[in-house]
Amino acid sequence: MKVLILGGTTEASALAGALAERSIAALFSYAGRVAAPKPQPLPIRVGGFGGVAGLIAFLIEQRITHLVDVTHPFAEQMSRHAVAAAQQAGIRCLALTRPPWVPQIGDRWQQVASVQAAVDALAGPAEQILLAIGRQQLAAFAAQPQHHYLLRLVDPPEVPPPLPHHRVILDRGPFTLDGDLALLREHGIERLVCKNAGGTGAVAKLTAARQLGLPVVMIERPALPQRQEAHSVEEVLSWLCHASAPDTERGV
Ligand code: 3Y8
Ligand code: NAP
Repeated sequence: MKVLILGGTTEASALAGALAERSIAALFSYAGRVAAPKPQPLPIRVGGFGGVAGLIAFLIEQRITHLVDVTHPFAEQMSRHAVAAAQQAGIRCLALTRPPWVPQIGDRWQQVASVQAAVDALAGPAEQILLAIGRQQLAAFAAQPQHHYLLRLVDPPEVPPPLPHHRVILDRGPFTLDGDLALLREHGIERLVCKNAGGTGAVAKLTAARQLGLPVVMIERPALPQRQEAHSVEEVLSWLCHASAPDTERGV
């Protein structure tokens, strides 16, 4: 057995630890989005594969037997490529996902379907806004230049974002409630914009917003391809054991 983990989330790090503990042969893959991705207890490869064809070639050349997609719920293209490549290469594929966050009592969420819808939702007088969606989609918010944006990024932006009033803070999760409460208070944040990442790594800002009674523009997840899914590391481990059992003739 040789597993390829498509990583970049808290759950991917947890699965990597579980496979390393069991000395299961595995590779951990990052897209190369950030300068210094978190170290892993497995061999790491960094960078795109070169589309579906590139991923198929990689699976064959590395003799991968099981592909586990543990990318972020917004990493839509990678997830589509994983399903297509595994099917064409004839290897098993499983996604380890986490449920989306759901609004609790006291939440003031405005749920929107896309980044553009989030931009449209910010029409109105200038506010102090925490934009916690990372670096890749900041330019869209230039359509609402009146706001004072606090940008939480992993790395400094290569070019200053086209936002006349913005401040950058560099931080990577997992985040804490105390830290996010202090952040929102210190910067007088009046509204948050974020993606429905789910999981535990970035939920603190929502708990802090609820405690401070702040509104949240919540960008809901894109639709992902039909695929087999697991919701815990234990489920993946038992899938790996069962999925690697030799195909036995089914009795009739
Ligand atoms: C490179 C690899 C771990 C994994 C930690 C999780 C938790 C913190 C929540 C906020 C929201 C955001 C962003 C975020 C979260 C975890 C997890 C998660 C959100 C790292 C990582 C990589 C990335 C890529 C990066 C994106 C950006 C998104 C920042 C590692 C730290 C905003 C998404 O500068 C850039 O280009 C950054 C790009 C994709 C979204 C974007 O569009 O900008 N993640 N994040 C992965 C790779 O190269 O393959 O170093 O750990 C991983 C984590 N990010 O094990 O502890 O599991 O969700 N990451 C979002 O959810 O909104 C931060 O600030 O509140
Ligand atoms: P994406 O838009 O779905 O993928 C774009 C391209 O990036 C893919 O087609 C692939 O390139 C490459 N890629 C993505 N993930 C990869 C991985 N783990 N290993 C190797 N190549 C990968 O992806 P994204 O949204 O930019 O996310 C990139 C990475 O950041 C992923 O690891 C994801 O888990 C992590 N992340 C993303 C978010 C987010 O908000 N999107 C949040 C937290 C973490 P090729 O086509 O060349 O193969």
